[in-house]
Amino acid sequence: MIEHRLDPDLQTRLYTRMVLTRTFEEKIAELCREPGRMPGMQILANGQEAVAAGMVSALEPEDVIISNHRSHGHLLARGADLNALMAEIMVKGQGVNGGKAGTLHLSVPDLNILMTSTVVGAGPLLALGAAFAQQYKGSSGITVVFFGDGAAAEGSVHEAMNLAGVWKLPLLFVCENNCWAGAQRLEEHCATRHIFQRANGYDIPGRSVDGNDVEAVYNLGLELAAYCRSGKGPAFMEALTYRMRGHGEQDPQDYVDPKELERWAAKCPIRGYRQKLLKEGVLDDVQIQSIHEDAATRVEAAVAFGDASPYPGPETFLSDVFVQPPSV
Ligand SMILES: Cc1ncc(C[n+]2csc(CCOP(=O)(O)OP(=O)(O)O)c2C)c(N)n1
Ligand SMILES: [Mg+2]
Repeated sequence: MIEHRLDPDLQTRLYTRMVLTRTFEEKIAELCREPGRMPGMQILANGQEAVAAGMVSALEPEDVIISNHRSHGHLLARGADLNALMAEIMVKGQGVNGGKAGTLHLSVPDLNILMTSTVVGAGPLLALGAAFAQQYKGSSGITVVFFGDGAAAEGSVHEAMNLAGVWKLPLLFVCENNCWAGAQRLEEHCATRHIFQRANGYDIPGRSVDGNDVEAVYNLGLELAAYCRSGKGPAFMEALTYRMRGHGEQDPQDYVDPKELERWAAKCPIRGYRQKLLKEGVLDDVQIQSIHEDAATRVEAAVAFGDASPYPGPETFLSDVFVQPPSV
């Protein structure tokens, strides 16, 4: 892997993005413990913040993102408005999608986050279409699709890899291998310990990275994005990480060995990076504290914004539902 020495501003940004995501999601987890407070199923990516922050920070504004049910970190790293995101998660009218998407179907078209698909394994096929459009229009953008280790076993993902390989599309597959698919361990649903090697079967370069090391993800993300952008075709990243909470907030995670959780907690991507930045003198304790306080303040403000926002009214039922076909 090409090792770039990251400049301190970028390092600070990576740390800040991870802290914001963790703070945002811990607040959602807290609200879920209040009966009736949060709608639907809340699916969080605690422990996986480095994949989102590292990969998304390596992208250009014209690049398209397709995410999945564990999407908050991807959106926050892209700079999604915190207030509108929280309001959407609360299905409120001032949410990023007017309260019609909720946490599981978020999209932020202005930021080229086309959609999050909760149909496991559907994202790569949608991304195939987005990358085809980019290639067809001669755009310099690429498409990045995030999906899980469970999704990687779906036929749709393999079809997407095959066609992307045939058409040499600018499509970066990012598999977040968090060791679990629902309540199934990796060994129960996946025949290989090296998902990235499957890409080679489609003539796609496949690489793996420590998904808890934000700089390693960033560096590999830059390298693979450049490969896709150069017209050589798709690429595949497997980021090895761990899902620190249950599948969703309703899941007590009682099937997980607490010792395994402890081992992964010791590899927390945020704590590890904080130690590195302190050691390198990039940030000091006061600056770290201020990053955490700022995140907490912004998240509290987002909750207040979401709470104050009304639910979408019946007059909005038919808006944003149909698209006018282009006139010919
Ligand atoms: C086609 C389909 N099958 C099953 C489900 C139910 N489901 C939702 S998430 C999930 C597990 C996905 O695991 P993985 O792809 O590893 O992603 P992770 O949840 O670990 O981020 C399942 C089975 C679904 N949403 N869609
Ligand atoms: Mg998984």
